[in-house]
Amino acid sequence: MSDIPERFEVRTLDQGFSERVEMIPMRDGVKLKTYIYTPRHAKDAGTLIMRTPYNASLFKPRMAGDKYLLAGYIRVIQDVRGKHGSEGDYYVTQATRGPCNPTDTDHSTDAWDTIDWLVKHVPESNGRVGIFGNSYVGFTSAMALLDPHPALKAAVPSGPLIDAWMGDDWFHYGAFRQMMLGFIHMQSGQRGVGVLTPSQTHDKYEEFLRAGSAGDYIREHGLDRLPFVARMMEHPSYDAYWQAYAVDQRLAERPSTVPTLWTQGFWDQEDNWGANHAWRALKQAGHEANNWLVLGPWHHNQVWRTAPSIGPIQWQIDTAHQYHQEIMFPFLDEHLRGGPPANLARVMAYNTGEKRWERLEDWPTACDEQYASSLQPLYLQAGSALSFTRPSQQQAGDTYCSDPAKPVPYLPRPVVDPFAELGTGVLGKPYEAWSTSLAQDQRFVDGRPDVLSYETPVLTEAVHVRGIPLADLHAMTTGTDGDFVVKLIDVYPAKDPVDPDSSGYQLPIAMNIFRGRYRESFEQPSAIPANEAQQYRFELPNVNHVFKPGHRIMVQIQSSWFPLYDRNPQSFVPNIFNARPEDYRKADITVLRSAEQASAVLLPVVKPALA
Ligand code: PG9
Repeated sequence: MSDIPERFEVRTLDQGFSERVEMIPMRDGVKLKTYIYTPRHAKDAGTLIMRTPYNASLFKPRMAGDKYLLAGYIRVIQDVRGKHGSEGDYYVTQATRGPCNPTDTDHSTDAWDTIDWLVKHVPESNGRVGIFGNSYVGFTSAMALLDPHPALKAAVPSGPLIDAWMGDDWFHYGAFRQMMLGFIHMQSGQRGVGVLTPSQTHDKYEEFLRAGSAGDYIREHGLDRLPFVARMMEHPSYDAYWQAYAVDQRLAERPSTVPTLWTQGFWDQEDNWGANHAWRALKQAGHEANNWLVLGPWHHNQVWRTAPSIGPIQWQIDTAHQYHQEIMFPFLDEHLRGGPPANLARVMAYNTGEKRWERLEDWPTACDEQYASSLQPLYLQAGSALSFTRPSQQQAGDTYCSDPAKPVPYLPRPVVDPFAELGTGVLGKPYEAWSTSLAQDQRFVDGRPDVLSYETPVLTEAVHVRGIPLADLHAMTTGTDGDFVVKLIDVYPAKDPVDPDSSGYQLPIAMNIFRGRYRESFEQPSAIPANEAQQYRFELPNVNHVFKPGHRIMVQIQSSWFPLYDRNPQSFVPNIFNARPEDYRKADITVLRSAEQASAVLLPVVKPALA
């Protein structure tokens, strides 16, 4: 007889909760697969929902030891429409009902129908429901807030995709995030677990470069047959399609009735725009009373893992644990179980220089002119210098040659596909490199002839920046299109005897890219007039950082950030997805730093700054 019995079932241990699996009917008859985990002896319990495209069945092992289940909450995890066990059609981050979604359902109605069913069919429920999750699941949480079910009493969208063209997963100010293609492939290639885009090259830098345009890469791999990819290629600009998708605008149009804790990581490499812009849009629409903002020292998803450090900085404490214990948990308890007031400040922002949480009453709005004029320009100067004094020279500038054949890498090569490991449960070095890419030591490109670096003298006083820095460049190009990448960097002391590993580290505090053709209109791109000065002003990610005495502030400027972003051909073409090899041309870029055309990073300085 074999050592393997014909039938063997492992005895299950009582984990302190029960699992119920239901196909919950939506208003159009489509049923969504839903896992309901209920703590033993639960009665009058609050319910926490997550609506995910990432296979709800995989969450069960995580339920043992889940802090919210242990605390007595009912946990509900549902496959979104069309994915894994759920029926219906799947659309990647489906838009709200309207011009981009002609059906009668969307994530808002599906959340409504699910909540309605849960409060009627789960006897242990107290009738109060919260929704939360990160990224895509943050997006579905935010969508539940448009016409919310009356039982929805709290929401915590963290790192949600909110505006995928302006600054979340698919584009940043029009520059296409081609590294996300693998993700879309995995997600929309089939209903179940995705497969990786086949590749013959270990280094994505080499692979994308060899392919040509992003469109060439897409066609080479047959990804243009994925409807979502085809739609992105048809809509490279911020036209009605992307505007209809912008969840912050849709939220701001409606009343805000559900207390919501918007949660954002400063170093979120995937969805850096979402939570803070949703909060700002709601605030501007007068809905501040029901909305809170948390800004933590995290990369994408890190708030759901452990967060004792990023790059060279150790926080001395797990800031993710702190967030759950001191912020999210009390917030949910107050709204879902009648717990004591959470006593949260309107904005909780981690100070990444002083390593402590700050309680703030407000967070700036970069779009109003008053805010921009309150910022302190840190000007580019001759001799690669930076200072708070406006330059006095006439017609001064620095020139570099941007060659699309040799784009500036965003990570040291080889750039290995981070998504290869998704779904394996083991996230190794490539995913780690991707996750911490916005904190990557920038010395690996400092000194390249196509990267301009400017820095202050060694600081003798601390400089605290809190808010949204703006890049404000005046530049000329010999081409007719071009990208601008601006990085605000904290340069660590050249020699730190206590922490030698951080010596000289160039820690990015905020980095972003802007596609030059959109300098006048996001909707209608226009060619850049060759050899004429143009202004490029755009937001960098949120910051709350102290540049300490002994450190320097650095600004780097370059015209490619590859292969994270597709290359700009630097000659104007109607649609960069379809740029031909001959469209890619070298261009000389001159960044001006003269009295009349001063380039700067406009900083939200808190303390008096350097002269
Ligand atoms: N950033 C991922 C994503 C969000 C929205 C759409 C597609 C992908 C995520 O981490 O879920």
